[in-house]
Amino acid sequence: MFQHVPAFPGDPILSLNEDFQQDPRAGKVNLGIGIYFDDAGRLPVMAAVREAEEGLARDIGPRPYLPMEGAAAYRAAVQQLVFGSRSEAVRTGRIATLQTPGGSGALRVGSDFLKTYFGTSQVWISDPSWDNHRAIFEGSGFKVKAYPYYDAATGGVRFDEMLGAIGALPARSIVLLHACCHNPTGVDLTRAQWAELVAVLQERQLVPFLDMAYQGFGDGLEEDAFAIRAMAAAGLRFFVANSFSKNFSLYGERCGALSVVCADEAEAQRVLGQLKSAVRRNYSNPPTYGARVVAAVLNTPALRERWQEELQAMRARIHAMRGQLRAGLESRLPGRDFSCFTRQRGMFSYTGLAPQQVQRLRESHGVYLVGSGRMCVAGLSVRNIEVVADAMADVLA
Ligand code: KET
Repeated sequence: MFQHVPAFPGDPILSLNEDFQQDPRAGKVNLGIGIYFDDAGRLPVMAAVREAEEGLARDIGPRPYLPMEGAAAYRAAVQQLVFGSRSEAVRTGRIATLQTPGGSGALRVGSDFLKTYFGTSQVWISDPSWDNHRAIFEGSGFKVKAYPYYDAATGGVRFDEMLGAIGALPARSIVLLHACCHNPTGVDLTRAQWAELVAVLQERQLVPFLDMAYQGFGDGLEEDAFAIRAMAAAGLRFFVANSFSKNFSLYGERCGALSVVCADEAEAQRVLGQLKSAVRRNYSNPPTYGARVVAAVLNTPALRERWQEELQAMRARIHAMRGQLRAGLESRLPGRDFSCFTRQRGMFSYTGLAPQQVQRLRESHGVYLVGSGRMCVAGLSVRNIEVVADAMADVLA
């Protein structure tokens, strides 16, 4: 019956993470998957999250099905965090927001909706992008292509080429953009570049789809949402997938949301209705627990403040690790330039290591990076930074 089913070659990120778990070496270092570890190398439970959970544990109550669009308190908190507390679009009710299983669920529900109503459009992602972007949109039936983005020669963005390519797309093309902390490169657009891009997206009547999986890991919660705020202010209609996996350290609870910014409230209601229909056909309705935790933190001022402080500390720790890695490499390999590590933002750095070098890092040193040369700098810590610098210097020498 299943002889024609081929073996799954594995996922470049999740399968690597499984290989890491199997590796018996004591000194192994996981810089593959995009997960934030603390200085002790542990996956943190944030204090604000723990306190919210303790409150919920005392009063957890029954667990009925949530509505297809998810919990109202959670959805309202998402809108505030993503679009800002003074957002005109939020105030006038022209954003359709629904709770989804992680950022991945948001991307998939959005792509299913788009396939129904923009079925002949093509999807354009950055070159390179998170591998699953292509897989998710292809899974909905789209043809996925890539616009120029990363410039390996300069470690920056090929902005003119990017703008040229996007500016030549047919109207209603779908353009996937990383709102902040670009995965895998760590290289983001400047505010001036966003402004130029927003004008082109608007003029060409393109459909922007922003993925924000790392809000708060770049320059701050508000700063990282700059592109979203700029698009809303310019009057664009667009999609935002956001995730709390990383900034709440709640990976397995699958907390995310999809927001579609519409022209007015009536349009937003129609869009929300069709998104609900897409949810019903996929997984019916989202899970309760994680959304209760996130909503409790975001909607309780004291908890929210503590969460923001903890997130800021995580951001600062990543920053410090970037600086230490750069210094460690520059002292080991004098005359070589490693400034990319401190220029890049968020959890990831594109190291420029070739696949064979990545393989040597793993086999000879137990240091795991994604095959593309992507390093999760949030996996560096005072405990492993010297080991990693030694290992990298070895394969780079
Ligand atoms: N978008 C981006 C850009 C992203 O990096 C991830 C996860 C997601 C969405 C998914 O978020 P979630 O809320 O977990 O559904 N990225 C890391 C983990 C993974 O590949 O699943 C990673 O790149 O390592």
